[in-house]
Amino acid sequence: MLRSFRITRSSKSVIALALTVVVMGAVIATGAGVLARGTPSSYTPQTRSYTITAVPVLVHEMQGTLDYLQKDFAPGGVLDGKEVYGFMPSTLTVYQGDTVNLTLVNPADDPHTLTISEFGVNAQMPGTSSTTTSFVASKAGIYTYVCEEAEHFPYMYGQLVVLPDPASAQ
Ligand SMILES: [Cu+2]
Repeated sequence: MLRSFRITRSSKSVIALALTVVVMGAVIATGAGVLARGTPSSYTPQTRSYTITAVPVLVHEMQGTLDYLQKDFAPGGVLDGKEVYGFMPSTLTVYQGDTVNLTLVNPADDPHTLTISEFGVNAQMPGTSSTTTSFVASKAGIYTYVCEEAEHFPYMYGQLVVLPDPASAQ
């Protein structure tokens, strides 16, 4: 006849105590390992430099080569009172904390701005000029940089992607 092994109340307590000791030992060992390695090293912010050029996409001067633009720019046309310019490049990607140095080139006569309101940037780009501006990308997120000239809004814009400090993801 097979007799089942019975676990008594006192043997349950012994097993529970043994398990507790093993688990606590593992926790202590893990903690010691973390202390030995130290806290995760943080990201060292970089200085990143870019040149952004204002480029004409659909502007008055092109009406001679693209005949449909005459209708578009005419009163009531789809580009009435507007001109389409772009920033080149139109996307910048940096890490949080980076210093961003921008050289802003405007080869044409029309003035522009490069404005990133979240970082207090409102750089003027006079006609036929090369200017510089700098800021610290202090917070992560996706931001828009725009030209605030009414004639160029909403066409002239770009995107600044600020990635979070990689150390904060560990
Ligand atoms: Cu503009």
